[in-house]
Amino acid sequence: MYVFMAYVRDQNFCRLLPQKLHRSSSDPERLKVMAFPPLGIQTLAPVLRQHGHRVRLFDTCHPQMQAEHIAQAAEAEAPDVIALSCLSTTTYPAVKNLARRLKLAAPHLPIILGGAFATMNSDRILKDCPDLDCVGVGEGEELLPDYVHNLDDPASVASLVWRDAGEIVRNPSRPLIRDLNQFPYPDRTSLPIDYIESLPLDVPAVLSLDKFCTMQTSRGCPYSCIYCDIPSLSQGKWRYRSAEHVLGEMQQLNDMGYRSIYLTDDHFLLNRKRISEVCHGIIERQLQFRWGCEGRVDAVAVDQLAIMKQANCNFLAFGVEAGTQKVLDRLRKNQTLEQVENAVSEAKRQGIERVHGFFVISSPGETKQDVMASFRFAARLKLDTFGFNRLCAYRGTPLWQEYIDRGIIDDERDWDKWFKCSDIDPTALSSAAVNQVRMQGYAWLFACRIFRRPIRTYKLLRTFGRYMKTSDILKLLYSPFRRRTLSRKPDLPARMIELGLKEPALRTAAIP
Ligand code: B12
Ligand code: SF4
Repeated sequence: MYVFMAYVRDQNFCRLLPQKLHRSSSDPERLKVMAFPPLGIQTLAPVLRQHGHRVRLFDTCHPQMQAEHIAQAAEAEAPDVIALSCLSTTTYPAVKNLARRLKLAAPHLPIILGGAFATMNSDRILKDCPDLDCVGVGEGEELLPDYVHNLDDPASVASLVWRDAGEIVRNPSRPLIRDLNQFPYPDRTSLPIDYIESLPLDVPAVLSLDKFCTMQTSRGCPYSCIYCDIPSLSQGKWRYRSAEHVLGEMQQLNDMGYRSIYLTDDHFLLNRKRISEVCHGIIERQLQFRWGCEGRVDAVAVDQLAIMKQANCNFLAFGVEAGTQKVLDRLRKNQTLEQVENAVSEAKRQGIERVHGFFVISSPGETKQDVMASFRFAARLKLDTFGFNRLCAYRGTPLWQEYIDRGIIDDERDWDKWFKCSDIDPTALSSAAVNQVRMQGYAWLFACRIFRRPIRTYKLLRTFGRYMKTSDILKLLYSPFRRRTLSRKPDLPARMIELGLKEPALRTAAIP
């Protein structure tokens, strides 16, 4: 069979590399894009090929891989099936648009959608979007080849949600894949795109021009933070590839010239023994790349930071979230401020070059004082970089369920939306209050950074300065103080729209 696979992007998270940064020595045919590679389709393509299928990949970050180009290619090349992949709710409108174009171009071509958002919303998506024929729920490595092999018999494909004479049918589920070592390594060569290591911001914050890619060495997370759908996607389980299998892929990437790798694992720092084996392997094999990962601050693996540093780990991102225990507990983060301080200090003490803290603001029940406490906490920590984003609610998270129970979200009508808590929750700070307190907080934090740690701040700016114009660095520093314009703002819940409300009404609503 001939399969088209298209990764549908959120255009807020990709940007063409500014022309002046293109290296003259590299292949001019390859496009350079500041973005993460589409690891889902890169992972599934070689699996399909192993089953004897021919695959062509598309990534909508490429200006020549937009809906109209993919539709033209579908007409010209007549694939047997098209598999669409997307990560988040924010991309659903683009998915629908692409499916529409494809159906117009090739009405009989079956279209299947997969990925995290599709997994959480399969039945509703099929009800809502007649141009999609089916949704693959969960991991695609077994499901997709099974579906492609049984295009005429969708009823036999476990974990497929499809339409049978207009009726939506949910086939029995297939279990999570046990052995993640059995699959070929992702295909990082078919797409004519070089992905550039960058910050996903609206200024060209390029981190390096080294050959860059992402990699996934484990899946899932056993915790239950209220704003996160990973536990429900992964059934609360953490599964991992063996150190040997991971090192095999790393060796391949090293030999292909990759010099920067980001691990997209939900929680890399979970198993001390495996980290140690991977790091020793990197050192013994003398692999040349730098790498980074994300993890929890209470990870048992904090004592592995020394070996991680030796193995060229230069970036570590912690989910700090808040600077008060009250908010951490409300988010069911299951971590203490002491654990945060300990993990960040330890990472810096061991010499990890860039330690990042993810913070959220406008959590339910959070006051202005709490937000300022988070900024003060961030200033005290030895973090190199930090991000303070507003907490959002996505379907499939405990927070979403809480908003249903509190009568704020109507699951039937709101399922394809995402919300900033500040826009919908009367117990969270309003948008105006968030903007104001965040600016104050950033001003304070920046001042502390410059006066208390001038050398580190200077070094960090110098890192950015390697690839950014001074004016862009200034823009980057100024960006927290101005409003970011997303190409698509979050909607409001149906009930608020009905009532003509632009802000949550009752400041007294009960918190469970
Ligand atoms: C890395 C990452 C990013 C990167 C971008 C990655 C990229 N390529 O563009 C960055 C940091 C930029 C990012 C941004 C955002 N992200 Co993000 N991201 C992730 C993360 C941590 C890992 C993704 C990954 O690499 N997975 C590895 C690959 C192999 O897995 P996969 O793509 O899911 O593919 C597997 C299956 O889904 C399936 N599959 C995939 N495609 C298909 C197709 C078919 C047909 C089939 C059958 C199966 C199938 O098979 C694959 C192999 O098993 C996930 C968490 C997660 N575990 O999914 C969050 C996650 C996807 N992100 C999320 C969110 C919310 C966002 C943002 C909206 C955040 C924000 N507010 O700014 C943006 C929007 C990004 C976008 N849509 O482009 C949420 C989505 C929740 C939701 N319901 O919407 C997740 C689940 C995190 C979370 N904790 O909730 N993200
Ligand atoms: S936020 Fe991180 S620790 Fe919390 S449930 Fe999600 S993946 Fe796990």
